[in-house]
Amino acid sequence: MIFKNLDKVKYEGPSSKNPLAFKFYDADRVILGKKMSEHLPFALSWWHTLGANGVDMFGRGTIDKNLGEEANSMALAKAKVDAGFEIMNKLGIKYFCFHDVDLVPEADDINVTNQRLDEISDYILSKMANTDIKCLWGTANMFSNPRFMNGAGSTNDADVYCFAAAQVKKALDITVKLGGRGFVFWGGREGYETLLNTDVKFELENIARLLTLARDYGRKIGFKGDFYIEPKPKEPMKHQYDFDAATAIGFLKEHHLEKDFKLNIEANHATLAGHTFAHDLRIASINNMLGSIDANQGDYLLGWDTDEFPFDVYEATYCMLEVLKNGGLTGGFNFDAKCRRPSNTWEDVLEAYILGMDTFALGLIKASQIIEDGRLEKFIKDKYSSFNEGIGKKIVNNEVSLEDLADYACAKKTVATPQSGKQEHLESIVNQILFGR
Ligand code: XLS
Ligand code: CA
Ligand code: CA
Repeated sequence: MIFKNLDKVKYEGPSSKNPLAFKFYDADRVILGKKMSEHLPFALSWWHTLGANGVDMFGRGTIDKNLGEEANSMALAKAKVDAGFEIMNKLGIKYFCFHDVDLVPEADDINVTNQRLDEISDYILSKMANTDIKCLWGTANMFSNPRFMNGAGSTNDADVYCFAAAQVKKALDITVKLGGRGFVFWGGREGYETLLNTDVKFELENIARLLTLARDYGRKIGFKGDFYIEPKPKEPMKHQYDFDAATAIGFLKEHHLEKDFKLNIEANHATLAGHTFAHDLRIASINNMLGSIDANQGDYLLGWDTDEFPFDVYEATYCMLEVLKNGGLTGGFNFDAKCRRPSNTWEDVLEAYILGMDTFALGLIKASQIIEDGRLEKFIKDKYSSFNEGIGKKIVNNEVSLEDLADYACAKKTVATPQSGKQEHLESIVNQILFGR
């Protein structure tokens, strides 16, 4: 056990000074007719929480996460399960997410890795039996092993493509065995550095083939959940094919995968694509493809994927506005986030989760207040009201030709500028709601 003296992290309210208590996340509090815990199905990320040890490009790890076991052993794999369940139980987190190779050390022979995955998933199932903890999603890591240096679905090497397929098959088997809600494809190496050595059209078609084969296999073995693409514009590749929500949606529609696939939107990936987090959520949502969320944040001064625990309440509020408008998520909120390198104790990990959960609880509370207040929504509705009658109504009913519209304009001779966009007025309302009560 890691936290021997801690039973559960409890809600103590905004004035509590206890670092190991929630200030805003109150699981049973009802917001807009639903409990906070139902609005916010949080998930623990296996890789960052139980794996990441603070290593970066310039230095070794700063926290020992070997839990007293030998590195790369099955004993450590099991100890990680115990630690993961302890952390989830203590925080009241009901879901977890994993890559295949987060769960067990990868062997040279894929058959040995698969046996290890069978063993560890049996162990996880036995732990799940005494709890209400479930699997949010699984995925295959098709970016760490050197065989994927030229991509997985986009590789030039047919044998490597088969290894990618084998990993996806096994990761799907394990996800279904653990009752996962979803299955993620993050195309870390599905991209390229230079057109001088790349056939983009061929690579895109081969990726679509792999996704289609995965969809067909998943449905065959009884997977009822959503497949997700997780967009990201760059890193590790210079150009990644799933650049952002709009690009991924276009790709899925082109390959007739939009009924089985939704998107897993990560905050830090949206900002790397030059968008706000809320923008990518909105694009996914209006296409009925907002499935799940990687709830982290980046750093606007750094140009890479810093995967920080969410702290920014404005961002969380705008995110929750999108989620509430979407009617919730079929997936959940995965903390694809890690502590900063100098935060190198298990206690830091626990406090980081408390921060993330409290930040999203605040986001939910504030988003619900913005909705109840109604001024922002009314403003947007009124803004487009010229399309509710007259020529505007005919336009949206598709009753006019381009000539009709030109005749209308010419008859009017001139037109005034539209009504004010009132951005500052609206931002002031947001601040009033965030800080005025
Ligand atoms: C990396 C991604 C990755 C996915 C799952 O940038 O965020 O962790 O979420 O493969
Ligand atoms: Ca990330
Ligand atoms: Ca992610």
